[in-house]
Amino acid sequence: MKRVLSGMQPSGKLTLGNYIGALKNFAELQHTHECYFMIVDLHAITVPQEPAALREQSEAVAALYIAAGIDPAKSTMFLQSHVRQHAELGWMLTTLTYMGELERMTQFKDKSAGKESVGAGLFTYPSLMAADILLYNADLVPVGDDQKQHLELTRDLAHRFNQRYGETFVIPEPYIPQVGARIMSLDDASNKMSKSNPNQGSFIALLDAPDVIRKKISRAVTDSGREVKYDPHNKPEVSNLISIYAQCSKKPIAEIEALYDGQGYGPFKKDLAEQVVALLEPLQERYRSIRESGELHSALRQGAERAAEQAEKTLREVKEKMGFILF
Ligand code: AQP
Repeated sequence: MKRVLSGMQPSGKLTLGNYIGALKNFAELQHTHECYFMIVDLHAITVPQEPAALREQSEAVAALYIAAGIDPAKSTMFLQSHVRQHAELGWMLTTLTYMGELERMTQFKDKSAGKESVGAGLFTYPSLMAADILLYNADLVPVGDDQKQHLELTRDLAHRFNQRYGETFVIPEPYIPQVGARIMSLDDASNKMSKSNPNQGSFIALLDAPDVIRKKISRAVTDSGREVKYDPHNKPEVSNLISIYAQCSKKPIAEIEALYDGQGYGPFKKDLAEQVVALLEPLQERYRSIRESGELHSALRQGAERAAEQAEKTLREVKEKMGFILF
């Protein structure tokens, strides 16, 4: 059985972009793959986090994982900081990473743009992400399109290590959904929808109340036309909304275009909001019952123990090959 690994940062409230680009596939993959799902809290601190918020967000992501269908008895679900091998292998891979490779990362450019001081962790975090994946010898990594570049680096680092020290790591393949691979921001379709965007109106959080969702969609930026047409080049805002509609309703894009032919944006946006609400309401209900059950911590503890067992095996092999003294 092939092994799948993916993770999300508890750097804010998970968004519809996170769901469509990644989370939605997690539950399905469990039936056909051996799955590892992380909450990457060590990545979240590459930008400043308020401690109480980080704790709350980490629990919220874990509960949303389960609400989205991840079964912690079936999949290994854990917090990255609970498995210390991540930080250790992360450091080793940082020493194998070239500055030029990190400088090319568009996510670093986006996140550091306009900032006076930027933490070094934000720059080196792709090497830690490589460690997350390679520790478990994952074959497949379900990610949104925005993470493709980081996965490419992971593959390069795995090759580099294997060449230098002998065959060790599996070279992972990306698993990127065709439609909805990148959901864009509601206020600016040139940026992806992001949970850490300070403008709450730019994203739909998975836990937004139905009325908040309706309001955010009604205020979503469109264009001065009135044609509901999928044309990402000339109509990026409307195309993004159609993409969300298609993902929520499972309707083909052509059918959505035909449905709103000649009607303008009003009815389209109204129905889109209801599609999103219908998708998220059951998820939110499950989320609430998981939080209330008080079983989250024991699930995370068990997940961390299972993950650490596998991670330690890989780390020992790496240390031995690199020339560290093992006891
Ligand atoms: N807008 C998006 N469209 C499609 N997929 C997306 N993903 C993120 N945003 C979109 C996918 O969600 C997974 C988890 O991402 P992450 O938490 O590791 O961080 P990120 O990619 O940096 O996502 P955010 O929401 O933009 O977080 P912040 O604002 O903290 O940086 C990944 O698989 C990603 O591809």
